Amino acid sequence: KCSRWRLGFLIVNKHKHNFFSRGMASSNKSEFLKVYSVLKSELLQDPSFDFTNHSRQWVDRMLDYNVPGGKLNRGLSVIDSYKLLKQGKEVNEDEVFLASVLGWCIEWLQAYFLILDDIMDGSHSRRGQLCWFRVEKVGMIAINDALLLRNHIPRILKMHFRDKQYYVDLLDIFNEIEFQTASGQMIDLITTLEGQKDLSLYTLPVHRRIVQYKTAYYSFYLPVACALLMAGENLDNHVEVKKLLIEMGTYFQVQDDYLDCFGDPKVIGKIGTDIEDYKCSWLVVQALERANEDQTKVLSENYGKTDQTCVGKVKELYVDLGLQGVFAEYEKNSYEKLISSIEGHPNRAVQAVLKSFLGKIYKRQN
Ligand code: DMA
Ligand code: MG
Ligand code: MG
Ligand code: MG
Repeated sequence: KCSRWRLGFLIVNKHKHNFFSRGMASSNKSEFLKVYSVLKSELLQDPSFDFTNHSRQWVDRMLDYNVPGGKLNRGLSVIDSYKLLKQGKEVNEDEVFLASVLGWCIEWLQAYFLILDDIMDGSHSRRGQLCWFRVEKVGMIAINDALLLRNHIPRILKMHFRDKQYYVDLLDIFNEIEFQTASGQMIDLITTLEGQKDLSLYTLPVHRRIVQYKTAYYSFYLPVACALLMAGENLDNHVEVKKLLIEMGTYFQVQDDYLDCFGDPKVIGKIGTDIEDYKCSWLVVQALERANEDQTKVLSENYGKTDQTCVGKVKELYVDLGLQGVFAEYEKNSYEKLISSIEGHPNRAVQAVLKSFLGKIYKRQN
């Protein structure tokens, strides 16, 4: 399946190409990581569970392996967004700490979904290391670890926010967005079953619905929603911002689909599996729209096979159909559309938040 040397190569180059510092307001990653240590030690002392040294060590290692190793874009954007929303007014240390805690809750949510996503997608690597379930002696314990990560979120929120008047709203937004993400994963998975019977079911509207739910809500709307709640805002007054963030998240997942095939595994930290998995990826949708009869036949004969010659034929077809150019065009158009929607927004501070988000992901390589 995945040759060993490819994976070895990947691990050596871990984190060489992170560029989370792009964008306007950019929070300090090392300060943010200090908050991770605080949260971890609180969780490892949680009085609701009688930890033994053995169980504490397991959770400690599991957290370090799965939670802090990504780009941390989602977590850091809570702090950036909060600072931008407070434009002009002073943001004290406690507020930065609380925004960081919320940022980490999103990173925890992401770690939980990624562990399960990698099992379901049969992936090999993530963030430049083996997927957690592939680590020796972990295996399907990873499923329970994911559940633990999910349960850490309300523990963290209770520890730091129970006295805030927006506590209920925080719990509610995390629950709602988790539901939307899990539903997105569900339609990602069941669409694949249908597609295996009839590839022509893979269309842009189907793809769009999947990626909005599985990625956009938690990756783009959730960080801003957290910052808005902390700033005392009512989320019902920000439906336009939400719409824009969902558009941005859609663009982000199209990039993910593109990088799955055309990205450099050393830079993206993972080896793509979309072709092997028969996924309703943006690339296959674009290919189906452009393929002639013979090319459609090549697709239906080679898509969804683990055999690397089949995968190679699909990639070759993508190149022949000029999908790299199609993507470059899509990327440029999305950027322009997003910028003009952002500039149509009445609030300057909100504009700054949205532009800093877009700046971080435009033409990303990882
Ligand atoms: C993943 O979509 C979505 C969630 C909610 C984890 P994906 O399988 O394309 O992600 P990746 O390419 O990172 O495995
Ligand atoms: Mg995946
Ligand atoms: Mg997936
Ligand atoms: Mg992907």
